[in-house]
Amino acid sequence: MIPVQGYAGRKVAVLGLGRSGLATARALAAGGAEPVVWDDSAEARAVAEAEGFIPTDLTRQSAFDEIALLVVSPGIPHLYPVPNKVIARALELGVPVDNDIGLFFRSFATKDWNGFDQMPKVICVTGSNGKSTTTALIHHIIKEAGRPVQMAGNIGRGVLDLDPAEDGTVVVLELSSYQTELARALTPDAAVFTNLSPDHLDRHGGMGGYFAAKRRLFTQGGPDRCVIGVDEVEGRFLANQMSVAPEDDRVIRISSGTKLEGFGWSVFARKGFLSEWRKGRQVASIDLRTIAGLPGAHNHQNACAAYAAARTLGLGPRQIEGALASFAGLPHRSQLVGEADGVRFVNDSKATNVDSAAKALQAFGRIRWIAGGMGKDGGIAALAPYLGSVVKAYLIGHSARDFALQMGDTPHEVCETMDRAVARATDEAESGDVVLLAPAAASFDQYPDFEKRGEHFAALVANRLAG
Ligand code: UMA
Ligand code: ADP
Repeated sequence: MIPVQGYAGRKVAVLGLGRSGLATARALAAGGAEPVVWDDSAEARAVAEAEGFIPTDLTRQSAFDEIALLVVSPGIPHLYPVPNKVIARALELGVPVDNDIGLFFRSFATKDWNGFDQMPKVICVTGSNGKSTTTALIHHIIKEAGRPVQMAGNIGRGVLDLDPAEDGTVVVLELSSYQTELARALTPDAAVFTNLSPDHLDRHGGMGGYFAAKRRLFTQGGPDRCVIGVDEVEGRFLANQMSVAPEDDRVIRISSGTKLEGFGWSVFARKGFLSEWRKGRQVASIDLRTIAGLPGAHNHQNACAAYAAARTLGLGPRQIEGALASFAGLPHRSQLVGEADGVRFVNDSKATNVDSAAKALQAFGRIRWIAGGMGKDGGIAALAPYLGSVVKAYLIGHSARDFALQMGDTPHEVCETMDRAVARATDEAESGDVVLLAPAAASFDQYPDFEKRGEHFAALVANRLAG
């Protein structure tokens, strides 16, 4: 745990008692503050109580008396579509609002660091897609290089739950737009922006707000190195803003598909090969085509970003190449969960938005596509160009009927539940087909999270294959 510095003897309110909130409450207490905790769910409050925290109803009129700071969990709206009422109250009263990420950056460095030979470093990864894969890949590369490394953030572990740094520790943090928008301190040594496509627009008041939230990771603290995917205009804009000239090697431009030779520093993948260019010269080339854990052009983008981040730490190209080859991939991202009679079953439950689902639809030939859940703005209209490989769609969840209206001529069936969708797709599949869960929607209508959705899919598949 990272004890929170700067609030000893003061009351700090914590709203939300999930993974980030509970870790925050513990870290505040460890730093000598008095956490005043609340969660709108009685179930979550009971979990905190079992740990010895006594919930205080922050919705009461006098709740903010003597409160120095309100720390908020990322899943709780602080601005759009409307702020949670506790946050709205703090804003009215002028009580500062922060999150665990802001507290982490205030608290990570300690006096112990004076005795270290190698300063600890923090690498943060943001973007619409590929954050978890890139974060896990950077973590894997650094681990293989033998340096102490830890990983946390949006990848499932609250940042204040990390262990204090040892000599030379590298911390890799995955940060969502919810987290970067609110953090009052954001000072990574290197920051990575993978790509941008519409997501979470309700929480950011549209695309401009969403991009602005992510951009804070670069503009707030001024990282020493910026690794920026430039395949969209927003990435090109950000890279432009962060550099003084094309040859400025503080920015490492990344692309999956485009040659980037005229810059101070760039890493790009084309036709399955990663190239690193520095000051007009190619300095490395790596064949990505045979790396089983990183299939498809989208994963080659992740490989470029992770490679560049590792280079900022001074690791050599050959060292990184070996680590890329041994990366196993992450569950719920293009994960093969079963195969029988020539039919493959692929779990890409993490494809919660249209862009990631499009990548999955491009990765396979004859697809029986299980999609739906809590759809995002615009539904699946943008997937029309990729439906050619879909033999039939099996639609589930809240958005099933809306998605059905957007399927055009592609055969489809409204199945409502995962059980029915897996049963129907399995019954109808022929040798050579891929039964693909790539929902293009969030899971919250039917599951607590995308992991549970993917696990349910995998369990149903295992059941069918066993029977
Ligand atoms: N809550 C309230 N009032 C509300 C809404 C929620 O009290 O109005 C309470 C809930 O009852 C619950 C708690 O807040 O007890 C949940 O907080 P949370 O949703 O922020 O969840 P955590 O468990 O703290 O997990 C968060 C991230 N969740 C979200 O951003 C939604 C996790 O990312 C992250 O791994 C974790 O912190 C540790 O840093 C998950 C995620 O879904 C993977 N992220 C989104 C995504 O990837 O698309 C952004
Ligand atoms: P994030 O943490 O940003 O959601 P993940 O690595 O968990 O990213 O991948 C989320 C989804 O996006 C998965 O469906 C995955 O197959 C797909 N994906 C992974 N990397 C990329 C990328 N660079 N561009 C687009 N889609 C990607």
